[in-house]
Amino acid sequence: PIPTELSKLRYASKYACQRASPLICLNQALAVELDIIKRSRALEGEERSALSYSRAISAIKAYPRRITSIRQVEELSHVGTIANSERFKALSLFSSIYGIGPSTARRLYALGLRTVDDLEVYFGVEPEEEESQLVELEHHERFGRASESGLGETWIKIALGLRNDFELMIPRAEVEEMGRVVMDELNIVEHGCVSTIVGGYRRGKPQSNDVDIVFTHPDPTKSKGLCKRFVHHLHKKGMVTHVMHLSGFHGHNPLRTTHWDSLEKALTVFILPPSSPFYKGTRRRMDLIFAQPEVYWCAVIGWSGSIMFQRDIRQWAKDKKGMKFDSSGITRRYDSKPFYPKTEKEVFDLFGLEWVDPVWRNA
Ligand code: TTP
Ligand code: MN
Ligand code: MN
Ligand code: MN
Repeated sequence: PIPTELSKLRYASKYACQRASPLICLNQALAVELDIIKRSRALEGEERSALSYSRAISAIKAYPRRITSIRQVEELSHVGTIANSERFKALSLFSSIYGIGPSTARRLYALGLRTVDDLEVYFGVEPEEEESQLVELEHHERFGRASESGLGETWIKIALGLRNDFELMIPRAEVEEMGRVVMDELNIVEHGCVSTIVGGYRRGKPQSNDVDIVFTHPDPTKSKGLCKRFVHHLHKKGMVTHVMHLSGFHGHNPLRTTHWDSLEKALTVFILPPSSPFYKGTRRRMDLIFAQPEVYWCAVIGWSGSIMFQRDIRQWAKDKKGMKFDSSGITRRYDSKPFYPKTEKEVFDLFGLEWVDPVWRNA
């Protein structure tokens, strides 16, 4: 049931950020069916169409009554046909490898590749080496040209090699343990840091594909360059084996459903230390995001997602408030005046939005 404080939120609002969207909705089966079409459109590079489906799914997620004729919807749509096609299955499989996006998936399919074995041969995945050296990659997205194709061949090769670990979902308790361990280490490197575990975990997902954590330090001078220093520290402690540094770019294509901000971040491969009660030696994906203290809550909101929810906060801020919002901050459009909300609630207040708890942001 939708909590009473949210019942006044209009489920029919055009903006996802005004709607209450649970993780599992009343019409989940329908949402799941439509998601197949959405994924198919995205995999085919039909971004506009995929986005329309995303919007429809998102609207259904907030719809507070059960739609009774799902049968009919199933009959009408050719969802089954899509889901069973060789192309859809192969493109889905390819893009499930971290670092492979739709356009790379299509390119690989066009080359005649169909299975993960094919990918292994194509990318030349080698048996695992001794991981003593930190595998460090820099990614600089060309301005204005969103790298829809993903993160590059080296990363794909790494992700292929680690896919047996990466496909294991991370239970909440382990997410929390990873958060604790990382926070203890960060406070060795720079005392007084604060953090929030964001991503799907914060929206209540029982298990996650990766762990996303936003950090800051109340002293702005202390958080500068901290991301790299910290990753090197974690590597020395044997907890991080690979890292992709991303920083300082904006590659926002309005047609894309994803949006990278200009915060300093490290996409890492992480292993809990053997001393942890949760230690299984499983490699986990972990995203570390460093924000300056003034924009910490913007980063927390942006990285809490869902992608559709934060997309519509951006849209709302632009349409209704003449402001620009993303994970790296809020500015007034006409004079670029920045705003520095001191809490997450203040961000909602600033935009004149009702508070929506993170577990109701699964738009
Ligand atoms: P993800 O870690 O990709 O997704 P998730 O945490 O929602 O779910 P899971 O990890 O279990 O698959 O992204 C975390 C949040 O970061 C996402 O909800 C919104 C934000 N985000 C962006 O703002 N832009 C992006 O390009 C991506 C990938 C994520
Ligand atoms: Mn590059
Ligand atoms: Mn995540
Ligand atoms: Mn992530």
